Amino acid sequence: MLKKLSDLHEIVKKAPKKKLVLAVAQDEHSLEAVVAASDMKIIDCLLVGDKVKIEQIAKEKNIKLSKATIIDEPNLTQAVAKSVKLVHFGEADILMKGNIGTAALLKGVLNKEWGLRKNSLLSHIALFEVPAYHHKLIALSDVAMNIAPDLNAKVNIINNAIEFLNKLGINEPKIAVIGAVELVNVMMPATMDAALLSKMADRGQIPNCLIDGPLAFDNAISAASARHKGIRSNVAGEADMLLLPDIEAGNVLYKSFVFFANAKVASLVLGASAPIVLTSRSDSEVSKLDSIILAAATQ
Ligand code: COD
Repeated sequence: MLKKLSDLHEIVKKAPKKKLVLAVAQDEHSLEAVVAASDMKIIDCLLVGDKVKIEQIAKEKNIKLSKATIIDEPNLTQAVAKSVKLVHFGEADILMKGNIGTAALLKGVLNKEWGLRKNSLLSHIALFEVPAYHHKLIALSDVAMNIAPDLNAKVNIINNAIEFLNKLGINEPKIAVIGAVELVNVMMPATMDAALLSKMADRGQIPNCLIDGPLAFDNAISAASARHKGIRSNVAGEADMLLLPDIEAGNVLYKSFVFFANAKVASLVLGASAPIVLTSRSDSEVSKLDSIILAAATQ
């Protein structure tokens, strides 16, 4: 069982080297991360973006780009399109977001002609090492792509997550569907979806996982909290993933983990024809490097 993000290093060592394309590459932390991953022989990198700015950042921050290939494209939309097409046409294995907004990159990814659609829904997953959740890694989905998923979208988000967690050796992931309370309340639609998802998993309609919900955050991550409330659950306190009701709840929890709980995180978009490294622009170089390693380990 993976306990730390650094455990991914062992998995990635056995994987063949990948080619990564960094879209809109004029970004200090992203350049540092791809160069570090290249030095670790995990990837070769293509940098698509404003060549003058890329070289200026590299010079100022002493980042060695000698092994990277730069494709000069100062226009942001064109840089996204060129990067996505490189993956679409098989010239790169992993796409990574550089100095561009999430929505702008995802619009390219979803392009019907040359995008990276594979599964019926693409979704974002963030894998955390939280010191306070000491016994294993924990994932959150969806905190960055699907804004207000309906029941069907939640099923697709869960199926993408199961496929991903299986690749990390978690065969029957325990998924807690988060609500504000642990009882079904018709005034809180997230609790209704949670109850439906739990029953769908019980009946094999969502196979290869254990789902329980609604669970409030404390019950999901603490067996003692769940016991205190009289909740009998095989997921409470053991969750491998928390399914969040919407992007706001997800994003707030993501940032709380990082800023208040000293968590490390690696993030990807799942369900596309290739892994997409989609970290926040404020994420550290370490987080970006761990995300590249995660992409290479699960590709
Ligand atoms: N998976 C597969 N197809 C999708 C998805 C998805 N997750 N989302 C939309 N589509 C398809 C639709 O079926 C349709 O065919 C086409 O894409 C366009 O659909 P729209 O008009 O709903 O989508 P867009 O292009 O307006 O928006 C898609 C985004 C992913 C850009 C949008 O959902 C978005 O902005 N998400 C939040 C991104 C963000 O700002 N994150 C920041 C938080 S850190």
